[in-house]
Amino acid sequence: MKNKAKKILIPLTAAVMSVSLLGGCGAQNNTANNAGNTSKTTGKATYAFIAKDVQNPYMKKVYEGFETACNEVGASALYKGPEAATPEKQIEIINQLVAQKVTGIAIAANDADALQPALKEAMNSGISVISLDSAVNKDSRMTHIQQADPEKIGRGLIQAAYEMVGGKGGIAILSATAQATNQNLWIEWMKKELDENKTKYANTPLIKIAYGDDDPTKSTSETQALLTNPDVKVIIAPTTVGMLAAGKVLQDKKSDVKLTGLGLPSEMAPFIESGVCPWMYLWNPVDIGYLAGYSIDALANKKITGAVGDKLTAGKLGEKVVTAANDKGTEIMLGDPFKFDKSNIAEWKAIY
Ligand code: RAM
Repeated sequence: MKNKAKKILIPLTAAVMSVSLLGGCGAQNNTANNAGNTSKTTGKATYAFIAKDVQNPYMKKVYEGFETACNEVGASALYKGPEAATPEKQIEIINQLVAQKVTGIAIAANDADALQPALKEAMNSGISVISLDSAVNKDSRMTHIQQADPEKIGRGLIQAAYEMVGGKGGIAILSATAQATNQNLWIEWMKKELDENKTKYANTPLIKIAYGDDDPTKSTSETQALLTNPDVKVIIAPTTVGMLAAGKVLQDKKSDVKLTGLGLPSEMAPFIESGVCPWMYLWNPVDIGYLAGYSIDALANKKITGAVGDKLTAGKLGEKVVTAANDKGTEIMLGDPFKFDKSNIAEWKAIY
């Protein structure tokens, strides 16, 4: 993961140029193929993004890209989500969007299974449904937008933690909610990495998994609780909210405990610069939303069905292919995660 990471920082200008050439072509098709769920007055499609929660700055970045894609294809975009990352509120929002007859729903799910009845109802009423960031089960979606290979993320984070403590010192994980599909999948791969290389990791045991619920206050108190165990030498936070909270606690306490995980460069730059977090990973959250916007439009216009092998042109991101996902559903992959460290954080903190 590390080696590839830096290579992928794509020149932004090239990406922006291709956007204007490809944008707009979805707009006419919307009215033709999805007339049932388009505005009677404007003929415009409406695509809604449901965040895990609307407090999370990462989710706002995802929506930025989603909205850009919607503008490019001539659709209206809606930003929805609960105040806290729970499935119950997401169900209410889905039901409202079904009543409102939106054209498509893209959801970052707070539970893989709990949303199934509501999302099935949406699909039965002709609404295109995808998950992104955090998946719903395969029967609740037409496809999933996957940020990066979960195996690379999970294994890469354990390898990073190991390096940061020189092969000696306990690992703790500060996750998001206990039901978050994306974090749970990454944690599964972290455990696999440890289990499959027992000799290498003999002195870097996984001591505890804590859940900060993507809530800054809870993430802070969970970090403080982790630090009461002197065996914890490195914290992995596979969540941007957890990363920021943990970074602040470690910095305030002038702790020697190291931090790595998945953080927003704009939020984590001070902690990378100070050495609290020697390096971390992430993908471009704006691109995730952008890819979701183009994917939902392609589904709504019946250019794709979400089956393996389907291809779509996702604006500036170019051609994307639907592939088989590990849960036996399908997914569209954005790419490899990027590595952020002292050498590149100054450049990236301004971007997302
Ligand atoms: C948090 C959320 C999100 C995750 C990122 C890395 O913002 O939990 O789902 O993808 O972190």
